Amino acid sequence: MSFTMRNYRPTTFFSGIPIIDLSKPDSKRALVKACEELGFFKVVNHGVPMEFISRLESKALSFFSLPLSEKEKAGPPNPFGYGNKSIGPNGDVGWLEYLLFTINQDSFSQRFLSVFGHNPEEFRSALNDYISAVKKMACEILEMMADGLRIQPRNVFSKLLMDEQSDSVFRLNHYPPIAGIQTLNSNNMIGFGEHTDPQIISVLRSNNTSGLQISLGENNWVSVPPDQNSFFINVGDSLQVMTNGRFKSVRHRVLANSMRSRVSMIYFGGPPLSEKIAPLPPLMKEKEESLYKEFTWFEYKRSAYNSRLADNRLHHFEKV
Ligand code: GA4
Repeated sequence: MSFTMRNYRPTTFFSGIPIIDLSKPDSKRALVKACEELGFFKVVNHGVPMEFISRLESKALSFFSLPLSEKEKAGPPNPFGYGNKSIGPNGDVGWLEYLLFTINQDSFSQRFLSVFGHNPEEFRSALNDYISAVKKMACEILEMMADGLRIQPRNVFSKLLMDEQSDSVFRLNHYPPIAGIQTLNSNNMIGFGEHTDPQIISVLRSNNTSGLQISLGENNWVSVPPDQNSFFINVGDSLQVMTNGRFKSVRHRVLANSMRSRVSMIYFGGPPLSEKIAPLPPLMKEKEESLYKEFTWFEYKRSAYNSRLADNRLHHFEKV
């Protein structure tokens, strides 16, 4: 490497990220172990066509390279639309710009369509192809989890994503490079602040730029080596509750300490709004009690949108 900048420290990558091969039925045990220990893993042989990934990435890049005034026509993200630096409704900020979509309702409103140039249908179809393939993979993973946990039916988790009313979200993030900005001195400017994801499962794909970190516990952050050909999966708060704490909803963040821009796309698989989120009875041992109060996804989401990004959102729902 030929970086001459004085304060630049190359990233040390964590080598302990579990790798799950989706083409091997045997992977289900490793998958459960990864969810219990880290709440995070990488999947290979995932079956999502590379062409879908690169097509959407290039559409996203062409959107993000539009003049700000054009992009703003798709905003503000309240909660769906274009956002720039501001995250959520409660004052959080990060070094990024993004597009947020709902999946099942039509978030391709006129506002969106107008910013995708002369051919919005091309963007819509790139988005649909990608999301359908990633959702299918997410469901396969959730079914392997149920198998690995030895619970039935094997679609206990995946049926929530497959439900017509599933409240799933999709986000395209662009973290511009920060080279040249004085804050490089600190070497840890926040791209997207630490948080856990509220949903069941999140499926992330990014280009080859580093930045993602996961927490191994109290202030112990490790950097995830980027891999543009694989997906990274994380357990969300709802899955932690459904497994009564057996699976861990991983805290993660993105640092914008890169010389290159980072583009990521994330599918957040969530349940229908009316769904009760509670530990699954077949997972409970004799006399085991739920660690959480009863709540619906609607209630959890409402409370999430009243929280700050870094808050421990499950705390509020824990039994004392
Ligand atoms: C974190 C995970 C997803 O990106 C997201 C985020 C959402 C937003 O950006 O609007 C939230 C955040 C996320 C959790 C707490 C609330 C809501 C910003 C925020 C401060 C789309 C989601 O579902 O929850």
